[in-house]
Amino acid sequence: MKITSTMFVKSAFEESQWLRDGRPEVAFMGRSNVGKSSMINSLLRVKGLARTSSTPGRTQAINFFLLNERFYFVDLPGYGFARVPRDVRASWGKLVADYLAKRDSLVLSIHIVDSRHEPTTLDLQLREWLLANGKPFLTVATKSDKLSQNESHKNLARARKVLDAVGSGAGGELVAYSATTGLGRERVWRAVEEAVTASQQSPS
Ligand SMILES: Nc1nc2c(ncn2[C@@H]2O[C@H](COP(=O)(O)OP(=O)(O)O)[C@@H](O)[C@H]2O)c(=O)[nH]1
Ligand SMILES: [Mg+2]
Repeated sequence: MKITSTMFVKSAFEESQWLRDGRPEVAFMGRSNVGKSSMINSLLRVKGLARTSSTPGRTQAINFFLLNERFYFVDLPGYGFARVPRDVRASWGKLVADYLAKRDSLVLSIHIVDSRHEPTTLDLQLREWLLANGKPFLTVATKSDKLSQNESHKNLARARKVLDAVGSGAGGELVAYSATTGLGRERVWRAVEEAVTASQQSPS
């Protein structure tokens, strides 16, 4: 897909601020600092559209980016940062659980995990929610440039095993990614394009 326009639309802090124009949404979700914003920027080949941060756990907003005036990329707040207060952690859960349960225009979720580590308990919890809501999703293991090819293969196999134990359904695949080298970029775009096109051909 050729991207001819990218625009930051808004940060939503509560449900009443979600967009209502019905355009399809592709959401990026995962642990705090895992590389969600970097993935958005690398997919779009822009620097700094989505804000990347070395102080994780601060953004509790849902950020909407409009692409080609046709569909949205949605940057969800991250989870699992140990130093955020308990009430912030609870509100993360509610915000994302609500978004996944209620968002009819959500056509694809991109669940990002860290290719260096085994998926965390919260990663598995998120996968359960995706499966429970019957949402199509793709799991992407990012930062794979930080591993040797050998380690990367080993970790992918381990992650697949752990993730598949939760269930696979519409989202069995695990794709290796790097925002730095662009590895996996084409595979992710293909999934985005298929999901957006399918939703616009047969509106439900
Ligand atoms: N080497 C490498 N660093 C990455 C990659 N993706 C993200 N990072 C770095 O990881 C940190 C957190 O990334 P960010 O996109 O802000 O994570 P977010 O909190 O999930 O949005 C930043 O310092 C990024 O530069 C990647 O694929 N490779
Ligand atoms: Mg971010």
